[in-house]
Amino acid sequence: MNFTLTEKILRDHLVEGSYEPGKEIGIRIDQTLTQDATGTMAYLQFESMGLSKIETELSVSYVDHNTVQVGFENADDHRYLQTIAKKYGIHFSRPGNGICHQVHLERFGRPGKTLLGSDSHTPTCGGLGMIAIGAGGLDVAVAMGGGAYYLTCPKVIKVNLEGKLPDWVTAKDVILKVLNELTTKGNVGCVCEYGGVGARTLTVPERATITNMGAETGVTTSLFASDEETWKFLAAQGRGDQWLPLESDENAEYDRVLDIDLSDLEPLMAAPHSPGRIVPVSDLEGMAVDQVMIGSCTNSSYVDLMTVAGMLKGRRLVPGVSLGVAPGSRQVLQMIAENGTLSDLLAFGARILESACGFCIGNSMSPKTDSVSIRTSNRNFKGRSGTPSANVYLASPTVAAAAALKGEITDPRNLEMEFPRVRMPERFKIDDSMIIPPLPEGERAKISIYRGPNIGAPPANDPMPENLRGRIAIKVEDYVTTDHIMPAGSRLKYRSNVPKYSEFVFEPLDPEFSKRAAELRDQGIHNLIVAGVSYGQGSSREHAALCPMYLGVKAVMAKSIERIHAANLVNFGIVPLTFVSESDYDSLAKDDDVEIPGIRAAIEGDNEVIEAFDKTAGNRVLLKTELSKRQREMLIAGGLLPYTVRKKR
Ligand code: MIC
Ligand code: SF4
Repeated sequence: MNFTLTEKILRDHLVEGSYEPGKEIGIRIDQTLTQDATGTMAYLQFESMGLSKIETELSVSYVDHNTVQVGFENADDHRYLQTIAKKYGIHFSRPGNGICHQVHLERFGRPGKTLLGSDSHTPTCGGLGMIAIGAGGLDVAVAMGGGAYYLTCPKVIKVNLEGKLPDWVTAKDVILKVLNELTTKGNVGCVCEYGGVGARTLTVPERATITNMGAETGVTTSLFASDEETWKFLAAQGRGDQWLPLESDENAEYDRVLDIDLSDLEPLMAAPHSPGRIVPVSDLEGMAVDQVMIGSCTNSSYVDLMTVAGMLKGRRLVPGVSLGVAPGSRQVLQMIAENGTLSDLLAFGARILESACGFCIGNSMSPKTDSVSIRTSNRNFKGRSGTPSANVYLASPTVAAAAALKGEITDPRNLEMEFPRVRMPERFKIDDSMIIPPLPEGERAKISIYRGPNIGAPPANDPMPENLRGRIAIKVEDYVTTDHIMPAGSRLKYRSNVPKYSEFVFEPLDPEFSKRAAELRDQGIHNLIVAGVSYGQGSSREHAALCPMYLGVKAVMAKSIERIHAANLVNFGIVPLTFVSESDYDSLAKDDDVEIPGIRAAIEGDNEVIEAFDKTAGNRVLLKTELSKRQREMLIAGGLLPYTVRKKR
């Protein structure tokens, strides 16, 4: 047979359905990861399933998002997560140990395995030749309990890399180039498989930068083969015995092939306010810069920071610029501390941040009003930095360091300096003392779970009504991200408190939404959302479905809905609907009363199209329900939890 690598790993894990692109399949999940911001809800849901332990080969609970701890809420959550991990056999990576994706790549990811993570950048570990997928916390909870994970059997895009990266041009420029080609929409249901002679020249951390930010194209995941480079990385992490060779068959067929010659690439940037707005750095040269932030799960590896330090050593930060550096993991931080590089960064004028998400999620280091901030992270949605008027440009560590040196956007190839060539170390520093391993099974019963006042049980949804009578509570434009629906940043600390967090639904777009929606809900009227293209881009946060559900939202009518968000909507009993004719978007207005008579029967009955009536405008609108049988049953039950409970009975 001639299988792609994707097909090989998926076939090996198939537990339901047959391998036919476009059809729903169920796969076995070997490993899971959660982070604190999505984790508390995932574990509350896991607890409500009544199981005594996890059923995966390995599950890791990371604390990396909410580490600022302003107030008691975050610390409460951290302790809850730690006791849950002890009780159920989960590894616990303590705050300070690093960003989940970076640490998982270093210490746990394994070629050929499947990983499901409650974070959209879980594909980072695709850099190790595994199928690593981001999903909502509830899906991860089900997988921890041994349940299958359901996804659309993907189409596979081959990204064929030729040549070799020139000096100053980095893995970040490869993924920015891919984003330029694939854009941030239209890739739902696809996987990007990287191959070709150029792929072999990239180290695992470079590959991980590419698969990480592949999330921004909307693909299910991205991956590289497991080859000699993979072995080198695992061996350097003291895990050489976990290596195995894995690649696609020579004559494997792909749905699409994208050819990129690494030698032809130049430094690129993503301009405000989308990771898909790609511009050559040379076009922006000379633009004054206020802030430079180096870090995040995309670009905070040892080589990334050593390269930056190589450029900055012995020089001084220009007065108008603020520079922050957040090493991706404690391993990276310890290594640069021990070899003196940390000192070089400090001497230059860098502000060293904790090994955590921090600035990337907008909970610290927000830039000044109307500023230009150059960041090595993966998302520059408007307002995500915490400053709505800021202009965030995404770039590689070399471009970021050049901006810190010059105080303006600078093509690093024009710096009069030698490229600081840094090699991946032959041995990384291995110190897992901040990862608490699971307790032996016999000792778990005595563990009691800590629950602070910030932790509340997840609210339940009602089953699907016979007829839906609702009001359009909000109408939004194209490309509304989960950061718009459910802002993070300073609101993040309420993640474990759904009633409180729900006060901020759609805050950046319509601060009155939550109040209005709650009033309608209390009058027994369902809320409806009308949206444009790619609704729900970005994060995997299920709160973007859970909190609207709490506010009485029952359906989303959109031009298109992104993969993880659509799955989260179904998991919480909200019907994802798309317009048969996109022009119907224009006919619907905020505050219109809309009815979908017989919605329950239509969902039960396998209808692919249902009719909605805009009573206010007097229009009929046709909507597509692209749902599997399992999803239909979930919607009828009111979501994945009531569905799972019902199935068990
Ligand atoms: C993000 O980068 O947007 C986040 C914060 O990591 C999210 C998860 C979350 O909202 O907790 C993600 O990417 O899934
Ligand atoms: Fe954390 Fe940013 Fe990565 Fe999300 S994208 S996991 S917030 S570092």
